[in-house]
Amino acid sequence: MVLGKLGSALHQAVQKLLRSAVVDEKAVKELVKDLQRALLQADVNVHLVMDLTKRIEERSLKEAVAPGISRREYVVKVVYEELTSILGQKVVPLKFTPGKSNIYLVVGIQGSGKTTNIVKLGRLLKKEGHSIGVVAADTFRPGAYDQLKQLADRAEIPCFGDSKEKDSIKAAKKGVKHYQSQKTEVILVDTAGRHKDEKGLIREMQQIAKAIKPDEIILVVDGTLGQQASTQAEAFNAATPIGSIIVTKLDGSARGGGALSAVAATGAPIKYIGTGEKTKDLEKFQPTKFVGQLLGMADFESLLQKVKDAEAMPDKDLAKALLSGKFTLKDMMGQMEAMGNVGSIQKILSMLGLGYKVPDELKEVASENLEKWKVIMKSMTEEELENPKLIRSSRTQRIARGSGTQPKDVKELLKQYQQSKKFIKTIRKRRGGLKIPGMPGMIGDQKLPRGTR
Ligand SMILES: Nc1nc2c(ncn2[C@@H]2O[C@H](COP(=O)(O)OP(=O)(O)OP(=O)(O)O)[C@@H](O)[C@H]2O)c(=O)[nH]1
Ligand SMILES: [Mg+2]
Repeated sequence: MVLGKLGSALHQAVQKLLRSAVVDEKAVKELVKDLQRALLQADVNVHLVMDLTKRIEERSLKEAVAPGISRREYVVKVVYEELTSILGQKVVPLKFTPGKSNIYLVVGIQGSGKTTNIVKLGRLLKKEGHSIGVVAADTFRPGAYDQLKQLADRAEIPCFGDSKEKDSIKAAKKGVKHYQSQKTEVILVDTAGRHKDEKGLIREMQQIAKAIKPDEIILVVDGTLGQQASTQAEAFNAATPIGSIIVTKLDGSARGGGALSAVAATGAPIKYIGTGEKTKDLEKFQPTKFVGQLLGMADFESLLQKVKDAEAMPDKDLAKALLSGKFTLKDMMGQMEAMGNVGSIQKILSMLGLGYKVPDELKEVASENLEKWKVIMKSMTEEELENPKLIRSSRTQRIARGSGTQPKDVKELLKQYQQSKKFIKTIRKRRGGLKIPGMPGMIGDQKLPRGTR
């Protein structure tokens, strides 16, 4: 299990909160303490831990919770979001241009896992349908070529190298040229790692890079280093921009959490993680998915979805307006502004448990005209906004003049309003009144995923 120890400590902390009788300041403080302990034990940088847990505490206690979800569910979401944020939000794919030979120079200090992970990556990319070739340019360590060749053979990936070549730059160039002539799509160049002599290593990396002009330099970092891993990431990145990082040996390492978070903090994109010695043990790194797995809750996804749905709820005033059957121009605009366009009526309906489809013409007209309509409505009086029926010919002229639009624009807005209103009315009739989740007295206790109460 990847980061098994950290995962189970985080899982336990969250479970404890979910089981507590009330989620008050004391319970959140307890959670924060448990999280701190778990993260520090995984060698996550102490400042990072303090910042992170402070944010979790503040957000958990201060932020308003949308109707329909409990504070405890909200706290779990906050923990999830904040943990994800220290691992970097975005998933950055490997730079790859179809139709040409993409050259990847793989670097890193001795024993970090370059050779093994080149073959792992080759295997992954081969599975994605690309042609692969690996190049042995580690002329420093005896037996390096044989190791790469053996692993590559087993994965049925072509390997180019010459065990007699002593010049790494020449070896790299020859290999790249060989695969380019064959139009191989992915060329992975294995280089030497040296202990302690980081400067010499970086110099060699720069020389090889100059000679073969890689599309991306991939740095392989040993995850067992914990937060020290970031020093390497920084040193290499300062010498030449690192396009991708592979953090290896996260299986069973107690300090893997520290390595991942520290490397992410340098801004370097972690694109893959090594999770074992076998050739299949390489995963694309996706922070959101990773944290979900780390927290290890079977129904985690459904809980997050529930919070998301609740937060996307239309605001209470609009819900009330719909409930009462009173739906003014102001309501319509407020709703459009809050949610972007009339397509959101669809969202409201599905949240009300009504599967009606909003007619397409309603959606399109609205999003196109939103800005214009806002201006038009500014030229209307309060009275008109509350009661659009008052707007007849002369008022239409006045509103159009005042807003610098045409009377037909005003008419179109009114038509849209009438359509929306009619639509809502039909539904109300069919259902005999609307129910709004989260509105007092309107709906029974909603079923929560197991283990979340
Ligand atoms: N447990 C575990 N071991 C790994 C992982 N990746 C690599 N290793 C092991 O780490 C050791 C070193 O891996 P190599 O691929 O030879 O490392 P290298 O960076 O090429 O080393 P040099 O060529 O000497 O610089 C090997 O025993 C690998 O099996 C991983 O994700 N998990
Ligand atoms: Mg090697």
